[in-house]
Amino acid sequence: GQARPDTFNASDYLLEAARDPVTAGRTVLTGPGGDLSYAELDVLAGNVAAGLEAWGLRPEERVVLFMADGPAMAGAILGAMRLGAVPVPVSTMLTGAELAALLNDARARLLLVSDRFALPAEEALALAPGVRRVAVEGDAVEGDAALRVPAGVRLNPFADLVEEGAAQGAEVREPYATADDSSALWLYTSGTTGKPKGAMHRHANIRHVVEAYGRQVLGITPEDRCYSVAKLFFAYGIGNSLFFPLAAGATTILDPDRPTPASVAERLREYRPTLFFAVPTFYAALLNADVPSEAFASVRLAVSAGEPLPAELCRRFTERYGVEIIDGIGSTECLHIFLSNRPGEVRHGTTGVAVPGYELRVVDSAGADVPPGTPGSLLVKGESIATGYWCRTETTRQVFQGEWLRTGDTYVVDEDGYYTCLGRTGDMLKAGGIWVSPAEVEARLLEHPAVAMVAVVGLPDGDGLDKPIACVVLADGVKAEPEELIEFCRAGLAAFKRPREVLIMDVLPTTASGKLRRFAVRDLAAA
Ligand code: 3SK
Repeated sequence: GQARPDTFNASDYLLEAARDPVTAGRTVLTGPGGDLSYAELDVLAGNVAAGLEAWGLRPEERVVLFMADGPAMAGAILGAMRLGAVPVPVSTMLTGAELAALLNDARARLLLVSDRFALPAEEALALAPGVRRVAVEGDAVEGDAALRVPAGVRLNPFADLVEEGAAQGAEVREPYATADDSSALWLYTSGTTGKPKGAMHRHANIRHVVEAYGRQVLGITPEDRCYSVAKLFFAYGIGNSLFFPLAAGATTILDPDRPTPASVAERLREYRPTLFFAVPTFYAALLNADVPSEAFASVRLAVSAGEPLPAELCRRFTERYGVEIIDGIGSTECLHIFLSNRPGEVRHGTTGVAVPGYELRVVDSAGADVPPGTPGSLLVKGESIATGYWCRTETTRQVFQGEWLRTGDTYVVDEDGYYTCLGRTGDMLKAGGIWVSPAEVEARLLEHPAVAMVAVVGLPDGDGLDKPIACVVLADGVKAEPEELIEFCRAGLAAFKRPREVLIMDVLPTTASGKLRRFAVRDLAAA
């Protein structure tokens, strides 16, 4: 292949269309937050880079983004990268305490936040003394609705940051001379061990997912319009809504709102995407909500990831909307999808075959390869694998084994190279495509005075999609209704982690040494 240049900055690579007079005027972003051309996004990213620099952010340092999808969020991601700093987009579903834990873990001094998330941001700032400056996109800067920051923390509108950057002059827009191996992006994941960990991605990883999945599986072209139900703070979303469309000179539809079947149907009608990305739970919700069949008229291909797409759900969707869904699997550690079905060659119920640019192995508990037809743990190798988890050496060594990444999934491969998921190798579960740590939900429930013992397991709902279910033994003489316990979880955890059902039980099955027998709990809950 061609020799790579010594310096490489992913923000420059993604905004190449802005440098070509033929494409610079093309619309890159559209949606309720407004439209931007490639040239305008390039200027915004440059101004954000210069503004962040003026605010004291240096290359390699982290800036946490707690923002709604839209031009400001896209400008913030690209601007931080351009400066050689590291954007850390985090889930906007986090509680204040959860956000504070990530701000502290990332040693972040700057926080960019959208006004709609002012409340949890305010709670977080009280618990994150390292944060010195905050930029708010929108209105929460002055008046009654203003975000209150601790003494000594400076608060400005996001627009000030951009203006301050613009005032620095054109030369600071030059991308910082990062290289392939420089840190470009951190994404937090609960992954296989529960406690959120920052997966550190290089600038080269972004190029790899574009060249592998974006070009060779999606076959994305400048005519495409991407719309992803998964937001930019997810690895899945940032690829779908930013990396793939920008690198192709295409258009991305950024939606600041929390997606519902009705809101998504409305966006489909208004913005007419050609590529649609969602998770199985959302495909099920669309079908259950009776979204009209013409809603998907503009879509050439739909993508599913996050958890296995049940064959029946895939068939029903294609029958109803006339659009093929290609199911794949990726991971935050791998940045995007490494195993996927291909357009026109979908095998329902499987996750397809390896994406070009990745190698896969299925191994037994001793690490030896197993033959086709035998289940084992799935390992993946490829250029987009994170360099590790920030400040988590032990977990890094367990998960990143040389060039191979342990996905934590149990798979079986057939003679044709098609892979089928059999479940999680560990106990972690996914709900709506997002990792949920049973230990975290259990810890929350145990804070309730009525809960004596608890086990959280994943069970398929009516659509065959796993959801967290809590099996609870109540303390002697204390009563609590399942709804009350679910509400208790909602109040202390991000909503997606709450159990969808609480089953009150007399006892939980344990081993002779008192350890919970999770498989037995799952069987009881399913009965
Ligand atoms: O969960 C997945 O399948 C996934 C896909 C793409 C990027 C990131 C993730 C976690």
